[in-house]
Amino acid sequence: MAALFEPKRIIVTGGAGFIGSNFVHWVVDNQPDVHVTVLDKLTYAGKLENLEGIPAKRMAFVKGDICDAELVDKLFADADAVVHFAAESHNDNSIANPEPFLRTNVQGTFTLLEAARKHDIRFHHISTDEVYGDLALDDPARFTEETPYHPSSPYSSTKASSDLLVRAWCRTYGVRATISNCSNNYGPRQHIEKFIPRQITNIISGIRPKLYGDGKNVRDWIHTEDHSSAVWTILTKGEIGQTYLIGADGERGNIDVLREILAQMGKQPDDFDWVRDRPGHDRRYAIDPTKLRTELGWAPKHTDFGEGLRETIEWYKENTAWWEAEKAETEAKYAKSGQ
Ligand code: NAD
Ligand code: TDX
Repeated sequence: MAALFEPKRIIVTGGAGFIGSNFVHWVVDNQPDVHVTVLDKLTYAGKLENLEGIPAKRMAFVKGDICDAELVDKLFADADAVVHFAAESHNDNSIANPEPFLRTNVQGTFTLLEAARKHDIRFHHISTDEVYGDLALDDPARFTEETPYHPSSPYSSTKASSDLLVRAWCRTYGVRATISNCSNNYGPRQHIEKFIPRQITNIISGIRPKLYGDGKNVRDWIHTEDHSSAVWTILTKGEIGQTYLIGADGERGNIDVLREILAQMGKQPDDFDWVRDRPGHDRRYAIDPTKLRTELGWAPKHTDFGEGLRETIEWYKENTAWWEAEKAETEAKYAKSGQ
């Protein structure tokens, strides 16, 4: 394990989105000496209200684009580290319109790396297991840090590109960088375009849930709070130049997740619609988190998926004002592609 890195002023890009905002709350709650500056463009996926309740002395919010080199330069001059979550994050959107993914995920990461190089600040890059492509349902293997990159979608190929830029800036220019590739997150404040919140909010709204293809695709679920603690562990204890996979042994078939949601919400197992499959749909993701667990001593807390799902369902029931205004538009977009 590397010497402990103890940042006092961190920048969190994409801190008004789902995972970024959960990370900011986690840092504020668990690291009393750390000040956070959130840089977020507030796209359709970002909401300032995701950061409500955080004392002004603990956090500053800057509305801006990670592609804005002048703004990024100014912010990086006054920070010890950046944790880079900002991205276009939804596969289905990347299939309909890939251009913003190239811009934010590739050009944006490049812009941040150049500023990190200039100001010599620590860089932690948030990425996804999707860079590794997919596994067959009957394959006993899981992804490791050595698995070759093989992305399938416009989204995952731009995330893979950004990972490669980080590696190059680390090796060539000595940027003090680490990368984490995490599996599918769930929890509060996830946009309702994503699988779990889409089905929960469909049921609350009286719309039938929608399952792609044959429903057998497998995702490896982790609670977003466990992602936050893992990222903090890597930022403070991780070795420069290393990649760490984050996962919590949460493999589940989509149809099984949907049936668990239906059961918890008082519906019958077949109260859903089969819809058109996603083009290029990855079959299975699975993370082997051995390196993070053994080298850095991290462990997840939310090991009961049913319980985590129950809390997540409650959150969407109690916070209808957070998502209701976007529901019709999100479903209209899906209806256009037959999903
Ligand atoms: P999200 O879509 O909920 O949030 C993205 C945030 O980034 C939003 O607040 C948005 O306003 C902001 N943003 C987008 N473009 C920007 C730009 N050009 N400049 C500044 N801010 C911008 O995404 P998420 O699900 O919270 O994902 C966060 C990160 O985690 C992404 O890098 C994603 O690839 C990665 N990741 C996500 C998952 C998952 O299950 N959701 C799993 C592994 C990794
Ligand atoms: O309505 C749906 N029905 C359905 O069957 C939706 C929205 C999805 N699905 C399927 C597709 C996937 O197999 O559910 C699975 C999960 O879908 P998404 O929530 O769109 O997530 P995924 O494509 O797996 O990607 C997510 O995890 C990795 C995040 O969105 C990415 O940002 C992250 O990198």
